[in-house]
Amino acid sequence: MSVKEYILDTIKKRPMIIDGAMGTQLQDRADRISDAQWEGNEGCNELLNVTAADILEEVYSGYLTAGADLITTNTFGSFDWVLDEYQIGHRAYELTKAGAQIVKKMCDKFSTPEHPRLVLGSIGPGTKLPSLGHMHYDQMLSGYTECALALIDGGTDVFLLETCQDPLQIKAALHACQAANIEREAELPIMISVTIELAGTMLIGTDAQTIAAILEPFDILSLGFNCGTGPEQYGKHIKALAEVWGKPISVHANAGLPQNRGGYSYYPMGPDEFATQQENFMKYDGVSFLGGCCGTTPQHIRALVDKVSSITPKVATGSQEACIASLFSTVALKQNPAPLLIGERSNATGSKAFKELILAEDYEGTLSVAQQQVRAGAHLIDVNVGFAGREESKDMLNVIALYAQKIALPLMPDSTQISGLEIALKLIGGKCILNSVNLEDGEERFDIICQLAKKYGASLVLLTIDEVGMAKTAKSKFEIAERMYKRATELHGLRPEDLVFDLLTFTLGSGDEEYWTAGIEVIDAIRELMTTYPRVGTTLGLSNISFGLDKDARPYLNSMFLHHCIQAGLSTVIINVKHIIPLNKISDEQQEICNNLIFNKKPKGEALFDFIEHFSDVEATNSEEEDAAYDALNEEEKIAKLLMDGDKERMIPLVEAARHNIKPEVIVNEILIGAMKVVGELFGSGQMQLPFVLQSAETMKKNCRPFKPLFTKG
Ligand code: THG
Repeated sequence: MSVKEYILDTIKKRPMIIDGAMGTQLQDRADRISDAQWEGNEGCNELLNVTAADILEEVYSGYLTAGADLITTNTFGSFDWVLDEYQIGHRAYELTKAGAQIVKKMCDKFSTPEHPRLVLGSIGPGTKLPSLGHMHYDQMLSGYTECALALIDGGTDVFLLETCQDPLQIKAALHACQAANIEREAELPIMISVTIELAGTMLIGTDAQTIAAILEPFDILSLGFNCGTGPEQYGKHIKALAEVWGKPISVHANAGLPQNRGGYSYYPMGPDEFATQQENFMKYDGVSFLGGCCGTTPQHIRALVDKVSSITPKVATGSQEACIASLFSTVALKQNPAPLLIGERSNATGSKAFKELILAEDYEGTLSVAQQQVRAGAHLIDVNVGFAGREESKDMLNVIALYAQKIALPLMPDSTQISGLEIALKLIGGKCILNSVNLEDGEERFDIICQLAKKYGASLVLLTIDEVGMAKTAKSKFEIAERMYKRATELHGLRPEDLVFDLLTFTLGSGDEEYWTAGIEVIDAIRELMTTYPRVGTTLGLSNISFGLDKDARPYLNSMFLHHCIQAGLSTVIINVKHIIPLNKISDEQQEICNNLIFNKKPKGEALFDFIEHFSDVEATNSEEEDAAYDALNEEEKIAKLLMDGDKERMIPLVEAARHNIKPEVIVNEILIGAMKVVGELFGSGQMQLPFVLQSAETMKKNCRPFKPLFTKG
């Protein structure tokens, strides 16, 4: 039976117990550690693995006697970049291996056939946060790999990435453990434990649900929490995690919330209360590993063993819909109502303004392009820094590093170069989606990008292009998508939920006969793909459909086309969020003209000429017609209309004036709330997109403010 099988088998019957603190145990024995043993580096606990093994053995002996199953190695900071703070980075391998060997020896001593004890190889976060640019992923990976190899060589059974502060640090450590497993032909399971601070998130800002979304694609034994606060604070985070995480959960908390006493941390919770608090966590699905962190002693672990050993852990049942995530939040890939809006503006090929910022290396300036899209209601930001005549690595590095830190939305790195995608993946702590892969250059390149998505736990956009070329008919779009689907899921183990197909949209604006049915082909292909493979997603670059047409006319065709694609099952769309028009603002006649073009309803491609003619001065006609229609409304109708349009500027003075004729309660409770209801219905039926809803809500908020004094007494 493998270690993993033994563990999974054991936690079906009882929770497994992780030992308690090492640091505070060493502090209690500080007077017995000589200057010679510290070698002039007092505080570098890893040195004790070679200079004071007897003291460590004594601590381990206490935990083993108390009944712990998993004994943690004294290797929390045992990698070059932390040890270098003591100028001994070159001793990382030696100190780590020795640390594992001590635990191995003690576990062997206490193991019986009925109760094996396991070596838990501790890998801490180090002292740097890669998401803040303190250190690059590559350097972390290299230090962690040396550590992971030494842990295996010293006899470790299970890796424990503990006290994690930053998801990007977790990915580097995880990849290091995987690389070490491969190099040693070993299969050590990996446990991950993050620290949630008093504020309710990891140090970098990631909450329990988001870390679960980021780590969901990885093959790990468990996810859980340690350190930071005391067990009292962890209940709500464990509850949140248990709802979304479908694998075992671990908790090894401190002995209470640390207090500062004369510059030292003091942990106030005694063994009984500690054990009672931890026992309480067993009511949550999946909680299967319990233990202690800072301030806990063999007495705490003994009390814990006594309290929980006869309890059967509940099976993990958590799940969450497929999502992508930034460091700070998750976004469901399937929005309800659809679609997920992907902001297109941070694109050096598609935006002159963005390109100029890149050329000037004004990276801070590129941040505002993304922020505008966040405000406009995008769910996800496409980032493409590449354009002809400029090498993109440096730009990708700088832009993604900034976006990953400062933009609260997930990212979609967009590059034609594998190296560009990889640069982005090494900077993004969240769960991103790669744009994109195709079969134009054959399967080898396709495979490399799928492997990247798999390795980093990213979702993937797949374009229907094969060795022959771009798919133009619904049939070939579907066939290429199906071929890619099979290869990505069967060969690379990607989940259908993480695949988003772009069925390629060509313009209806060229008049070229070959493209008269370009709209129909996409719509039909979306419908067939989403019916056959309902778990996948679909996307398209919306503005492609109207390329070459008048800029004021394009939003009408785009919006109408988007509507039909959503009806057919489209789940995401790459757009300028500001440029879509809700259907209730497109007249029946305009809708018909657009539909004739999209569905090729007129002979000889005449629908295009109708479209061009009708929309030739659309802005002017529209505003005249709109003005006349608006003027014909009564005061109440005007207020409702402006709210639905999200028109703050015109609405505030109107409401101010109306207050004298209409009771404020009526304005709010009947007119405004009534109009918001209509907005809600339009949103629910897919006729109004989220940004417009937000705009209306914002207008509602602004207009309720002047009433405040009327409602509050005094
Ligand atoms: N599918 C996938 N990815 C894509 C596309 C796609 N990425 C790039 C592109 N298509 C989507 N992004 C844009 C970005 C900008 C514009 C269109 C699509 C755009 N730009 C203005 C124009 O060309 O008129 C430029 C205006 C300006 O300079 O500001 O419309 O299809 N998977």
